[in-house]
Amino acid sequence: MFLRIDHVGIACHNLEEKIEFYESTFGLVVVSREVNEAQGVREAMLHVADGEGGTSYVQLLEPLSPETAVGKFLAKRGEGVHHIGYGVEDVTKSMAEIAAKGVRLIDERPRHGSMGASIAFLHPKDVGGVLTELVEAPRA
Ligand code: V0V
Ligand code: CO
Repeated sequence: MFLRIDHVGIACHNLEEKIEFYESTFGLVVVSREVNEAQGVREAMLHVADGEGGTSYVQLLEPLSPETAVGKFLAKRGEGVHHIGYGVEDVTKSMAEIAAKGVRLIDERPRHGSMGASIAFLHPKDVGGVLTELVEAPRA
């Protein structure tokens, strides 16, 4: 079902500081910056590598307010890995297959994600404590 690790989402307090760290330490390059009001984040995608299954990124996430998903996470756990995003061919189809196995979907329908992707989250409590995101990249 999974084509690649599309991105690892990392929660941080200060997006600009973390971008600077990833650029200067690892030489990563920012390929997209967006504010996603519905998800409550200001985020940046940094290119890691291109593979057969598509491109992998690091997603740096700063909350728009303390009441958002990432804001609550930072207050409870501090900065660190927030979620894993897996690339899939067809997000709606994957959601149905995964739900049929008893894993709770946070989203009933796909939502708008970074760089024009369609995304959906699976509940971390049903995935061994890992917030998991399905990512269908836009067709080239
Ligand atoms: C919360 N929990 C987590 C977690 N966030 N566990 C693992 N990883 C995380 N990131 C645990 C938390 O410790 C609690 O466990 C329990 O879930 C309930 O958490 P809560 O603090 O009470 O918060 P809730 O229930 O209000 O919300 C948790 C969920 C929420 C996961 C439902 O964060 C959510 O809907 N997330 C999906 C949307 C999202 O994260 N968007 C931001 C990224 P205990 O203490 O009860 O054991 S946007 C993005 O990635 C985009 C746009 C993109 O890629 O394109
Ligand atoms: Co994400």
